[in-house]
Amino acid sequence: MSDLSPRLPAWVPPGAGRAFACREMPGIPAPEPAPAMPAVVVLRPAPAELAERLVAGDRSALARAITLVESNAPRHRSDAREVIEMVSSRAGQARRIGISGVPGAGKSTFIEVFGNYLCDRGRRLAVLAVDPSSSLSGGSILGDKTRMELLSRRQECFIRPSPAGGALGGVTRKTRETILLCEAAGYDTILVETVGVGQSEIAVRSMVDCFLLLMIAGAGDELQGIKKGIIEIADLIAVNKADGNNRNRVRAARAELERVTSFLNPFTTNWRPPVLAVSALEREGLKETWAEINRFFSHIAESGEQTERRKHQALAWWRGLVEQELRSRFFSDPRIASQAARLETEILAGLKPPSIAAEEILDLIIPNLA
Ligand SMILES: Nc1nc2c(ncn2[C@@H]2O[C@H](COP(=O)(O)OP(=O)(O)OP(=O)(O)O)[C@@H](O)[C@H]2O)c(=O)[nH]1
Ligand SMILES: [Mg+2]
Repeated sequence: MSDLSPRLPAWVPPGAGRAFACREMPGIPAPEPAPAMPAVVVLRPAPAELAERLVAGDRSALARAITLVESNAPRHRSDAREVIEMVSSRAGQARRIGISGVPGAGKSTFIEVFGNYLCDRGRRLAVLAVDPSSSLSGGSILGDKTRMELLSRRQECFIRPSPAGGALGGVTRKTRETILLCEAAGYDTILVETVGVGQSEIAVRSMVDCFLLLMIAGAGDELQGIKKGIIEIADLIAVNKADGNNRNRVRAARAELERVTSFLNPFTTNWRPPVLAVSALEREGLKETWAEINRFFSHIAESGEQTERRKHQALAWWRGLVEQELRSRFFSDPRIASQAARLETEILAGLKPPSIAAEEILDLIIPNLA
């Protein structure tokens, strides 16, 4: 044991006796080194655990899996892929229904009341959105959660705002994968909402079985080109706001739309899209809408079109993904990047025809063996 009694310092003058006041105190023994703190680990469930919880109906596991799917980080992408692979055998059982309509048509209000109607009848509902514009505005359904107040509080319903993701391609990939996850989690009805103003309704059409178009009675403009394009892909049309003194206008719009649909080639074989009048505000026409949706699903089940459509959609999805991924991997390959810059300069200077330059750069990676 060390001597802990005070001593005179080494620098005191020789002969300094006890009168010298300075004393050197011995240090105290160093404490044992503290055990190293374990590194802070953020607990992220492994994909297998997440998949297990998800199929057991755990909503937070579903939300987390969707977040992985929506992430663009490579690690999340690989985790997401694992989860999807593990749960995909349980997907595919739901009715996938798209809902579109111009801004203000009443989509959110309709989904709130129709969603509640479906939940009351024992359906388990997932509401998703494809809205590329919302990456700027923050997500229309997100704001809508207040409009879908009752629905968002129901245990049988899962509402997910549209993924922020820039290009429509990215958003639709995420929504497609989200549909699979929701199905694996036991949701039997998937509503995919989109604004009917651009390409997004075509994208939604390619991921659902049934496409419901919500319209409003316009000033005789039902035949406008933009709307006609959307009418052509609809399986069901519902003219909303059939209430108060708007009823007559809705009646007229309905008659006009019925006339139009009788001329058009139906999107679904041997199915003429019915035109309904509904009022989301007064909760009218919900029963009729659901009856027509049921009739539609019986029709495509009997004709085999549901199966065929899904097969076709799966192939188109796969092909789209391959094309998208090829493009992005091609242009991010360092061998391509340097050559691309050179070829672009040559094209701009008129030294090389674009077709020759295209062959040249493609040959670097994928030689044309034909
Ligand atoms: N009178 C009447 N008004 C309705 C009805 N449904 C919706 N509205 C009103 O129409 C307006 C637009 O409704 P939303 O549900 O926000 O429409 P939306 O299609 O979701 O609109 P965006 O999200 O902007 O594309 C709101 O003021 C609603 O209260 C209805 O059945 N009757
Ligand atoms: Mg809305």
